[in-house]
Amino acid sequence: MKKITAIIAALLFTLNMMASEKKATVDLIPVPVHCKVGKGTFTFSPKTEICLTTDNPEMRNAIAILSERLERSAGIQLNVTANAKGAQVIVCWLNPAIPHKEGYKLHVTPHRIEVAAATPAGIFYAMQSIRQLLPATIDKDSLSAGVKWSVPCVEIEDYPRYPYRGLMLDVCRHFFPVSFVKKYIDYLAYHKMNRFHWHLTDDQGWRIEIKKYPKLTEVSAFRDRTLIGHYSDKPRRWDMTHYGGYYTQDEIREVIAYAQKRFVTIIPEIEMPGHAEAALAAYPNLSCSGGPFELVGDWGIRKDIYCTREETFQFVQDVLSEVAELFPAPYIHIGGDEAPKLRWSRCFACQERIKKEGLKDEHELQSYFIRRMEDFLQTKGKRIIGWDEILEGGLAPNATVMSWRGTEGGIAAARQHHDVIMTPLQSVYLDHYQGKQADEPLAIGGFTPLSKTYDFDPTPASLKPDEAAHILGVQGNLWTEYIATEAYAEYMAFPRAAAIAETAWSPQANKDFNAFLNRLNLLLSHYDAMGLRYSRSFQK
Ligand code: TNX
Repeated sequence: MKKITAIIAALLFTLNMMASEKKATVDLIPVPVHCKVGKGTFTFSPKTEICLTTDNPEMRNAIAILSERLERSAGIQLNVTANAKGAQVIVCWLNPAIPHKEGYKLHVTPHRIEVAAATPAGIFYAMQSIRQLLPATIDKDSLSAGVKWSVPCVEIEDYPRYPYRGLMLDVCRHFFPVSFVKKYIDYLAYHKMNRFHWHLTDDQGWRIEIKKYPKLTEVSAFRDRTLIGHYSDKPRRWDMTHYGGYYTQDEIREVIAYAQKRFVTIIPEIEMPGHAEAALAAYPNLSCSGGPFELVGDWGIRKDIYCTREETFQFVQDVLSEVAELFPAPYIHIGGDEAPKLRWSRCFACQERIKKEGLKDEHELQSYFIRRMEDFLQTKGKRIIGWDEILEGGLAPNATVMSWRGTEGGIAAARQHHDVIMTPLQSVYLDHYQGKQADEPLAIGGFTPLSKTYDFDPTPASLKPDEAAHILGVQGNLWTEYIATEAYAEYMAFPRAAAIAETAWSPQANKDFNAFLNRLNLLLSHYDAMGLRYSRSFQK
């Protein structure tokens, strides 16, 4: 008898423990603004219906990914209905009274999920939350048997801290095919990010078809050698394989449509006046010296940049016209970084331009260059974004600044009431080492472990409220000098990109690195199901 009592006591104790361990919150990344866990679960079945109170193509996009996941992994086809009468139903409401454009409210009860948002984007983010709350095998591309497709009952109110939540991919130093670009966009959207910055031109390769200048893809998209090992290795070693690639305009349109379905806006970047040697190799008349140039296969800053003669402006305007026509985004990134002024200082035409325009020096000449681009793009209904060097010699009147050398450029721009996107290399450069150098594959340098990325706050405390309002958001940059494969790109980007996503979306008050690490376990199990090859260096 005593024995049985002891067993019962132990059992009760365990049950009690289990109950008290029941979580007050769910493991979402980014962490929601408000979240209350209820009792029970909602279980998906072939009878589950999804009701769209407004049925249009954007609402269909908002639910498409969750529907596709359920179909592929669970074999459940969600039936779309116009009324909410079903016994097991998800109801999606558009409610313009909800103040946050991309926010959503999600209320899960055992037989009904209510989703409300001001826009289809908000509905889309609610669907991503449901996806994260489902068993991780929802993210597998094959059917899983014997899984109970349940989400916990929960009440969530959620909206982003910033309107700009981005990741950049450099496809110039190493080229990534359309299939990978789409995957990268999938990952972005999964983390509730909404801007994909596509770095399309650089010294080592031009990656976008421009109809008027066919040599940009015939010549500028391919190089004959690529550095092996680190830039600073001596002696240097080369891989002599012919290397390159580019996207046709049809492929670009396909990627844009793909991104739109995931509520992601693509910001194309066409670099000028520096990082342009690939273009100069095809069209040496656009340089100060006349060339000849070949495509480089090593990294760093090149002396030869676009000349400021009229024929160069004609060229870049022609290029930008095609880019503006292709991409629906209101912004085009025109680069502006790392343009040494040596060639301009020795170029007759550039010196004449300085005199004629009454400029002080070559920095003002760069500023003149960028302003002309801003004026030109305005005629196409577009605004410019530039790296923080565009502050030097004076900002173009409506330019948005991407602050990369730290936050100082961003602070200076915000004080001048210009919009800012924070991408400081010290915190959010995804090409930097994330663990001890000796334990990691070769990278460019730096040391930016997950905790450091996570701890970054994009809004500097030194800004006054009206200045701080100009901080549009934050972006992680994946430069690919040392990233030649898709697997390594994923390893470098994740899970640091998840930390950036939380910084971009969640209120600062909800952020806590240890809590993030706890929630990360669930996210990583979804990554495993997706086949995303992330890094575990943060555990070392
Ligand atoms: C600086 S960030 C660059 C890139 C390099 C990167 C490597 C920026 C505007 N310019 O050209 O790829 O550092 O981390």
